[in-house]
Amino acid sequence: MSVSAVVHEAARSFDIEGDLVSIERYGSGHINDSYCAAFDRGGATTRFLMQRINHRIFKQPLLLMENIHRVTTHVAEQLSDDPDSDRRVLTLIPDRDGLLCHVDREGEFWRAYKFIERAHTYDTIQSPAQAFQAAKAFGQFQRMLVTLPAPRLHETIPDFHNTPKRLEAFLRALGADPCNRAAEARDEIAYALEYQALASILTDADLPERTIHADTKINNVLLDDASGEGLCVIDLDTVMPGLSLHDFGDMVRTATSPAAEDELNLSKVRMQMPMFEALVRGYLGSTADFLSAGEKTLLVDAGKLITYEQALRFLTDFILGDPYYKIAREKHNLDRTRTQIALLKSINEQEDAMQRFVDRIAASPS
Ligand code: ADP
Ligand code: GN1
Ligand code: MG
Repeated sequence: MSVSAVVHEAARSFDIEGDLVSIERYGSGHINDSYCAAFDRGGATTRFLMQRINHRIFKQPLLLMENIHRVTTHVAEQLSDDPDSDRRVLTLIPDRDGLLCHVDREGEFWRAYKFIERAHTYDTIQSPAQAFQAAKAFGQFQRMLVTLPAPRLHETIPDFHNTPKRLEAFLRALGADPCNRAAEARDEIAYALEYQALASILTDADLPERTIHADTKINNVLLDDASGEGLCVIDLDTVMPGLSLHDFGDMVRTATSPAAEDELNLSKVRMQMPMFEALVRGYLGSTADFLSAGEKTLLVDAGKLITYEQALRFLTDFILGDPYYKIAREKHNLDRTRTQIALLKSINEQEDAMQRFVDRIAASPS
């Protein structure tokens, strides 16, 4: 059976009335496969976002779906007075058996969400206003999850942001060098080794565990087309216990540079102060009342840590022969490593000014 026939069959397995009229690949994520499916019912078209969960990476898809169901239900409850609430939180569509995800004949796991119309994600940041809106939305998301009832969420990928363990995995990969690729990445490896003390800056800081998103890439928040407002936080596979600063750090990593994550011209990769300032204002505007003083003072370190961690992750994947991230060209993961290192260098150069800004805003957020 061809891939598209499997995909069509999966689309028809959800509890959606009407005729499937089109289905196409969607989005630019590195892990899952996303499709936009349109159904016609009496002349009206309704769209759905359907995803095949990568169970090589998310080894327990049913527990992952349980997390997403709990989180989206809780957020929806918090938003019940909002007239636009169904565009501010993902809504799962069950399959025809009432299950949160559908398992196809090949053993693949599928889920479907209502498609949120009149909103888009951006792979690179366009303006400080967007940075502010994205950070505000991710901050509000963390805020709504402060009241998530027990039990603790499942860790869908154990030790996901355990940077010391990421460093160990990198050192193991380097020691094995199974594809003889280390020689091609000599400078990047030297940089990763030189800065290895960075790996423990947050784990050493005694910060509170919280429920976090854990993948706050700029393209994981939908911005409203009309108002530009941060509308809906998406891509909830990694929502799990972690540090608030992991989320802020990934915003710094993905929303301060104008360059794509795989940009080849490294002179374009730089931490832009206006974007960073907008992130801090947006994030603290939604979180200042529940974050500890320790969390607030470490916002710059968070950006450094997550950028370093991501460099390690891409470099490890390159050395191991690209088993994890989807690649579209040879040495793609090495190119991605290089942008992370370039960004880290740019952050290091501006660290003092960034910290002065954080200290000023944390003292009086308005
Ligand atoms: P990936 O794991 O591949 O990054 P995402 O969950 O981020 O998958 O979805 C991929 C893209 O699909 C997003 O960047 C966004 O543009 C779009 N998208 C995801 N969910 C929805 C939704 N419910 N409504 C509209 N667009 C969506
Ligand atoms: C992956 O799925 P996507 O593209 O949003 C990865 C993130 C990385 C990111 C780097 C589950 O995110 O952790 O930061 O790529 N997701 C997972 O672009 O590993
Ligand atoms: Mg995504």
